[in-house]
Amino acid sequence: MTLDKKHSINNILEENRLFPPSKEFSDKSNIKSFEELQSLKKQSLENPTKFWESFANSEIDWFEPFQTVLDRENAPFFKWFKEGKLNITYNCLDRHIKNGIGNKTALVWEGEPGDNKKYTYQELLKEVCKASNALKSLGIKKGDLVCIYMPMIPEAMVAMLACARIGAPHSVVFGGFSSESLKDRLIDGNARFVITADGGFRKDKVIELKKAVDAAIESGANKIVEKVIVVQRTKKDISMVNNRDFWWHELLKDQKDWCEPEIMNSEDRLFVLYTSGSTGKPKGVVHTTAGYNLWSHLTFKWIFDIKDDDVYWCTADVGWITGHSYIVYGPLSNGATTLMFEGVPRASNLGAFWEIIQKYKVTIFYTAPTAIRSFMKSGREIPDQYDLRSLRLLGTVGEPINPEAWMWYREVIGDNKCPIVDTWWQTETGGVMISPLPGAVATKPGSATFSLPGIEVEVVDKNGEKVVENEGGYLVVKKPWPGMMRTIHENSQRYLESYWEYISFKGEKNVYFAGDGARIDNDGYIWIMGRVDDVISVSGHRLGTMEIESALVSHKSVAEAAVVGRKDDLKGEAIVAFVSLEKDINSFPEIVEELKKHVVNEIGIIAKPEKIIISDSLPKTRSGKIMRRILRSLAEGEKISGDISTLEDSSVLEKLKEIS
Ligand code: 6R9
Repeated sequence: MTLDKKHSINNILEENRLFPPSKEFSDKSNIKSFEELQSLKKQSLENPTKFWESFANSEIDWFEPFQTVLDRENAPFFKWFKEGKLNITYNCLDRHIKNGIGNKTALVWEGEPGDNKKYTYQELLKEVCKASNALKSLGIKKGDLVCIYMPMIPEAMVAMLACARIGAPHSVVFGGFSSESLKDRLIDGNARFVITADGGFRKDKVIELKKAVDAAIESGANKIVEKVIVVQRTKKDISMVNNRDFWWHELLKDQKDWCEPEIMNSEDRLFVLYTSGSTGKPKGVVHTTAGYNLWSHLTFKWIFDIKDDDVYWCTADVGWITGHSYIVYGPLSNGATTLMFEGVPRASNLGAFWEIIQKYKVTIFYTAPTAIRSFMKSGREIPDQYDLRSLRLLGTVGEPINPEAWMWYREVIGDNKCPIVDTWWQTETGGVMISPLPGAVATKPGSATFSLPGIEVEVVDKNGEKVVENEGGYLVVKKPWPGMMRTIHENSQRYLESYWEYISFKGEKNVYFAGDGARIDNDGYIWIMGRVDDVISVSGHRLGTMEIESALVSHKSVAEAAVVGRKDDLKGEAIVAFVSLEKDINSFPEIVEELKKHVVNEIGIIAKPEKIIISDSLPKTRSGKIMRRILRSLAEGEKISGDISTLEDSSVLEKLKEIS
């Protein structure tokens, strides 16, 4: 891992435009000024224990209070709010009913074909209780990991909350992953129960989820999975296995609409969520109850400056951390109205998002830079046809946003009046870490601005020394925070190595390395420069190059594969694979399509390589390591620079130059 040219400071343009929030916006905000924000930050740094203790007490309802704010004994396996007892669904549902907002809309849902539903807090609680009882009736109990593989329908949210209510940690697998990826996650998590649907609608097609579950079970998860619950969504024919598969609606039909929330310890597991790292195997990131509840709650409240009458919409999928924290737990814990949409903009309806904003008078809209870039491409004529005046705040997440897309978002969608919150965070951090607070911070297009109160970040070099202003380096977090991951499922060694031991700090221990490069400018603004490890971001989805390489070499014709990212105007990065074939296989054109299909089958559509370059051999060092730096330059169409003297056979390079 190096901070190579791709991430070097020279590539980042100087951006000096400054957009302070309007006085009107600030006056109505929870945190009204930069000074107020600074004072909160100061408190958090001077006395972190007091800071976290007071928010944990004021924002979370406890069944039993905690005694210890932070237990560092086994650091970096930190424990937060140790003795406390709570249930996150009590904080997301019951307490709002007690506080008199049971009739407020909790969830607004719109299906891709245009069907829709609304749930009040009262209705959502009833549905969650029924589902909780249904899960119990199948023998699911506290501590059992339940896999959720669902389209974006209300039952996905209900299923997550039902698991949390009975203390069964969930492991949501994004519905776009293939049966192979699902199988790996079922096996790694030892998930005996799966909640899925007959299918879902996406881009006018039916995604056959139950079929993928069947295939995952048949191809290896049969020893693990005992029961499958199936929501009826598409009503297409599927096969149901006796005593293994159960219809959701039949199971729920006669269940009582009250289920006592399980009393959970602060550090009981709430969920496992898989994400890509720089090795071939996805990591099961573990989050626990209290710390995650507090951090998703607090960040949502601060960043989206939530008000009683807001209609908030995050366009992520619940299969990703953004969906967990900012469609489900953060908004519900705050008693907000959260909108969920099954579809995505598609050729037959390019204005789908704007139609929803207009229809439901959405006030806060949170989406990904890749989506914004695709809207830009199809032109402002499309959003201009809709009434977007309800919007008051915009957000982005998932990848760096280029200033051009930021400006377009501000002008065309935000009518030059909505502040934009560019939020940096990760599956591992549980909630946002770096973001402007909309009423307090003047934004610069493309900068995530400053770390939140309680979060201390720094940009350092490989030895852990702080770099000077404007110099690129590694982004680290210097103090633990409640929403942090606790470990990697069944792999605590990998937890230590990936996040805590990568950079050798002098004297200081327990500094979290995020895997991103960043720089801090003269005004203290943070600019995220992208991943510095072998993780690429395609349309904001994290993919390990090794994962794609393993998928490629699992094909019988492939001898060797190396995958790199290439800059892409729309997707951020696109996947380019260099492949050498087994000796007896001739390079025929069909193989390229076959290999692309193979990767889709092995991982999912998000991992489909844009380009596959077949070559007799790959450039290697004398010690046999593939020189990815060279492949990256080839993929970008750049001149090969830097030292190539370690290359074992320079003729490989000449040949590759001809065909790339
Ligand atoms: C929330 C989420 C995490 C990685 C992260 C970074 C990139 C996320 C960003 C951003 C620049 C932002 N990332 N937000 N880069 N600016 N505002 O996306 O989690 O899927 O785990 O990805 O995404 O590289 O390390 P996750």
